[in-house]
Amino acid sequence: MTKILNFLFLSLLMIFSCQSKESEEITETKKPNVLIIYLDDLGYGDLSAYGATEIYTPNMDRLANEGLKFTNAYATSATCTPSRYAILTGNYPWRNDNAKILPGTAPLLIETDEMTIPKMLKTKGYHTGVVGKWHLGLGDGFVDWNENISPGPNEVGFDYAYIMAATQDRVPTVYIKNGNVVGLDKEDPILVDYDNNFEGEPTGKNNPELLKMMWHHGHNSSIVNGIPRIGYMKGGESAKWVDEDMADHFLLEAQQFIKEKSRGENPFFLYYAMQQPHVPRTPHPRFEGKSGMGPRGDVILEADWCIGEIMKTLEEEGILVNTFIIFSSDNGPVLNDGYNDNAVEKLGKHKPWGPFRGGKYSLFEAGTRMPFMTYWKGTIQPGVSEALVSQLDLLNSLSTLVGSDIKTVDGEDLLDVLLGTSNEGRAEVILEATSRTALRSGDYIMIPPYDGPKVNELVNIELGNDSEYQLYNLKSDPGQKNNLAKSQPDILKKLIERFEKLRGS
Ligand code: NG6
Ligand code: CA
Repeated sequence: MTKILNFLFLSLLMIFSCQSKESEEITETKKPNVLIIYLDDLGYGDLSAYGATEIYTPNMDRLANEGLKFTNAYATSATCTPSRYAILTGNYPWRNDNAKILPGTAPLLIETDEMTIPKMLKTKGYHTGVVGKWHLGLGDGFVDWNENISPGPNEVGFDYAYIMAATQDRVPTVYIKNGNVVGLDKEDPILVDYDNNFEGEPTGKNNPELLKMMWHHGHNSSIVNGIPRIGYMKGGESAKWVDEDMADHFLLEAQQFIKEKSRGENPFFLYYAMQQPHVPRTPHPRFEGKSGMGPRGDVILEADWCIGEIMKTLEEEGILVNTFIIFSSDNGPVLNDGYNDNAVEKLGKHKPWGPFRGGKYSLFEAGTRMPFMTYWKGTIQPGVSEALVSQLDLLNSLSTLVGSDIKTVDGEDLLDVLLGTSNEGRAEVILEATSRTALRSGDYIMIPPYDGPKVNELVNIELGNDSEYQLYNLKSDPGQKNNLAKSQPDILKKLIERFEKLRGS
């Protein structure tokens, strides 16, 4: 019976592929929509589906419990810009010297002739959009924020882009739609400078009386909405965002994109880059106090709600069965990342880093081990996958999904793993944290010796630096307590050789 069905299916495929352009378009529309939901600084242990008991994230849990929950998935880096560069291009960020946390004035990091997920999908007829945090630079040197800003997301594959330039704590604090600042009054032009203040403008450092949120380290330049930021900005009053409305604002944009595109002929790709729980944490008043953990917990609940709303939109449009959803975060968690917002004081028993050591900025596991789920109603069977995967692999895997032969060097094609039909993940992956790298291979991780402090005291996170080699078996020792470098010299030697070969390639 199956053989007959297979034969019929293949015959139909052949008929379709031999026919005119019209029927090609019919097969095009059958490709699934692709939605990447990407959080900012959300930790492995921040979801109830990943073991959190002090916070409840039902909508993220739905993706985990009704989809595939990965327990060995990595961001490429322990900070934002390099991870975002890698997820979109499929290239290791340590190959690009500029893939570091960028100021709001940095030029576009992705080359306009570089392959990206949206570019690849466009070759197969996809409408592509990004909504949310960009942080991959804009322009090619100097940016005039009062003119069309280019190159940017539109030049690296996105048909539609509704973004913030860098981070919520960096100027300019405005939304940018397809290269144009939204709501800008040309009579009140925007000026941005990361080195010098504009004469007469208040700052977080000099004018604490104007602040509704106090800075702890950094974040003492221009004040916007009572929140001190990184960098100086003048003008653009009518265009400035309202921090507490940001989640609703991006959500609406994402929903509009989905609704509009799902009614068209072609499939869509949406990269929904949410800003939570990065600093400054500014929950909408609806979520204030709801977690009992202060603003960090509140914005996680807010993000969870937004994801629920997105799921409703997909359901209402009748496209949940035809949408492949990938959920993850760009780097590990941090509590005090520069503002006094009670994240430390109100944490209680919650462990944003889950069972792992370190956090954001760290070469230890919590820096890059991410919550990562794939969900595709009716196609992906619920389950847990222990396969080793990296966000690097999305480009090549999605490429196979849509029948493209575009592949990048560093990524692997793990489509079967992402769909749950195989457990054969990567054999190895290089991890990065602020330009330091380590090798995960099988169950082991090898961290070479690095100078520098063991702990970043400002954020209170262990960075992974040591004067000796470190080797851990992550299966038996996820918390990286027992350094096996001396007791397992053969494995150490093998991993060092492999690491040096990969880093040199
Ligand atoms: C750091 C900021 C931190 C955060 C980070 C970028 C200071 C002292 N710290 O430099 O608050 O903005 O950059 O975070 O300024 S990321 O998630 O976008 O990588
Ligand atoms: Ca981040």
